[in-house]
Amino acid sequence: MKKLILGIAALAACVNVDAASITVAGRTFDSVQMVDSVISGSGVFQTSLADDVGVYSNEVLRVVTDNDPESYAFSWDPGAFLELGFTDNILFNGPGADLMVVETGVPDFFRFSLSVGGPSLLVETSFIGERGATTRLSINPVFIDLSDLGVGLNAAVTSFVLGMDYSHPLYDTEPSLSMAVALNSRLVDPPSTSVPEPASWALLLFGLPLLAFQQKKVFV
Ligand SMILES: [Ca+2]
Ligand SMILES: [Ca+2]
Ligand SMILES: [Ca+2]
Repeated sequence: MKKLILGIAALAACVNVDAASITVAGRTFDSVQMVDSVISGSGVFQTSLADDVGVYSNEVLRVVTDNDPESYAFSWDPGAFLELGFTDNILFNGPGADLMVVETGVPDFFRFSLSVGGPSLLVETSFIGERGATTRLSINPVFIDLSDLGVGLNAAVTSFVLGMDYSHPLYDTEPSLSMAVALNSRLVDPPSTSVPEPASWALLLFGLPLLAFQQKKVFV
């Protein structure tokens, strides 16, 4: 019975999954469209939560997957990069720009690629305004079209790599990643474990009255 109740709760959670909407850089999107995981990387990172943390630290994960453009991570290390993944949604090559990467501080450059060591594009972010009453952090988005890396129309991408070691030629600064959002995004199918099996449905429909009857019988 406890298992069945948990099953029902999981189903309800799937229906209401992450419905928060966020507006950044003039784009309104659902939080499910955000990047979800740090798959791999290199470098020691400085973040808005803690300094000198590793690729797999909670701080790096949090600042790149939260819904907050004011939390960020950067690295001074040559070769620094982050490979980021989507788990509850899929990025695909639709019309126009497919991915928005947001950066803060001096507008900088990322090396964007689809795999570690794969062909890359140097993409430059642009300052569009400030955010935060006290922090007044700059918001510098860059909009990336997967077609520019040869991805076919409607083809899906579940991860990508941001090289974060390109120093700005004028300011000698490195990019500070604050968020990455799939603009062309599809939901992935919910895990099958969250849906009660037919046998469970049968129990739900026919077993509950029986259980109620049995319980009543015990206490009468
Ligand atoms: Ca997501
Ligand atoms: Ca952030
Ligand atoms: Ca596109």
